[in-house]
Amino acid sequence: MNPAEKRRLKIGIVCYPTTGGSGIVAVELAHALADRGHEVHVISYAVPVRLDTLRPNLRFHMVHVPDYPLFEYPPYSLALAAQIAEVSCKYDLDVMHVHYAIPHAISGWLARRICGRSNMPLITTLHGTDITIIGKDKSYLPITRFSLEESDLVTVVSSWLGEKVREVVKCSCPYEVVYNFVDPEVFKPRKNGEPRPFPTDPDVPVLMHMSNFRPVKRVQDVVDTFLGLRERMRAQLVMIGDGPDAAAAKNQLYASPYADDVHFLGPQQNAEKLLPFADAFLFPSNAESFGLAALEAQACGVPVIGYTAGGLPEVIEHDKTGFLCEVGSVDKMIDACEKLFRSPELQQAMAQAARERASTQFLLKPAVDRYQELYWQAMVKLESQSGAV
Ligand code: GMT
Repeated sequence: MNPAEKRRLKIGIVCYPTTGGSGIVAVELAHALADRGHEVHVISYAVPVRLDTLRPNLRFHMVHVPDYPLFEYPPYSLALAAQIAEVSCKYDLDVMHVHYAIPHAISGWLARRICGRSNMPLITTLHGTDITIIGKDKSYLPITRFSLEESDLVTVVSSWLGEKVREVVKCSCPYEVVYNFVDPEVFKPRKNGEPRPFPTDPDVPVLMHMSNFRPVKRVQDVVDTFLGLRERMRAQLVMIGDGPDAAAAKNQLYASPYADDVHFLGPQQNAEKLLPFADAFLFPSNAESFGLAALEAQACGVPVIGYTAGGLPEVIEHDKTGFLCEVGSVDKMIDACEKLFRSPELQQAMAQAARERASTQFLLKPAVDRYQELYWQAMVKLESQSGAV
C-alpha cells in the first residue's frame, strides 16, 4: 500500500479481561492506536483491567453469554463469534486483531465467515500458554493449528514462542516476533527517599514476586529462595497476585520463623506503584514466553532473578540487568539475591542497566508502529488476493 493511502483504520481488538499479560498488552496497544486517531473497538466478556473505556476513539463491547438451563457449559466461543461478527459489520472494521489463540482465533475466523467480511484481515497474537498448553494436552491442537493457518498474520511475543509454535503446533504459517513493551513514563524508578507503599522495614531489602501463582511460575521456588536467603541475612518478601499456588505458599511462609518479613498484597491493578519499591524481582518460571512482569520490573529499575528458560533470556540480560540461573537451582538464586543485597553498588548498577534496557529495547512506540504496519500489510495482501488492487 502506498504510504499516502495509510489512513485511519477501524480496528477490532479481542482479549481476555483478566490481569494476565496478554490482556494488558492488548489494552495498551488499544490505547496507543486510539491515541493515534484509529477507531478502536475492544471486545471482551468484562471490562479489561487497565482499559480506559472513556478514551476518545475507543469503544468497549461486552460479550454477553446467554444463560440457558440446557447449557451445562455456556458456549462462550460462539457468543464471542457472534459479538465479533456484529461489531465487524456494524462498524465496518478494517482489521480484527485477537490476542491469545484459544478461543479467540477460531471465534474471529467464524465471525468473519458469518458476516461475509473476507477482506477483513484476521491477526492472531500468541502469548504463550495458548501454545504451551497444547504441549501437555493435544485436545486443542487441531483447532489451534487450523485457526493459525487461517489467520492472515500470526505474531508471537518472543522468538522462543515462535519456535514453540513450530515444535508443538507443527504449523508452517509464517509469524512475526513483536516483543511486548512497556511505557517507561508509567513504569519508572522510585524517587529518592520515597517511602514504600506497604508496611515494611525501610532499612531491610525487599524481594518481590508478582504473578498468577500458577504451577509454571514455580512459586515454591520463590518460597525456598526467600527462606534460604533469610537464613543468611535480613530480607523481606512482598508477594503480589493470586492463584492456585498462593494459599500453600502463604501457609508455609506464615508458619516459618520469618512470617513477620512476609507480605502478601493480593491482586493489584497498579503494579507501577509497587514494583519500584523492590530491590530485586524474583521470577522463576520454567516456560515463560516473555515475562511482562519482569520487563515492568526492569523499567522500574529493579534487577530480575529468574531461570534461563522460555523467552526470559530475551528480556533479561544475564549478569547485567539481573541473574538467570538453571531451572530449579534455588541455591543459585539465593546466592544471586545475597550478592545483590550485600552490595548496594552492584544493586544500583544493575538497577540502572535494567531501566536502560527496558526503556530502550522494549518501547511502546516501535511496537505500535510495527503492529500498525502489519495491519496495513495484511490489508494490502488480502486486497491484492481478491483482485481489488
Ligand atoms: O500465564 C500467564 O502468565 C498469563 C498469560 C496471559 O495470557 O496473560 O501470560 C502470557 O502472556 C504474557 C503477555 O504476552 C507474557 O508476558 C507471559 O510470559 C505469558 N505467560 C506464559 O508464557 C506463562
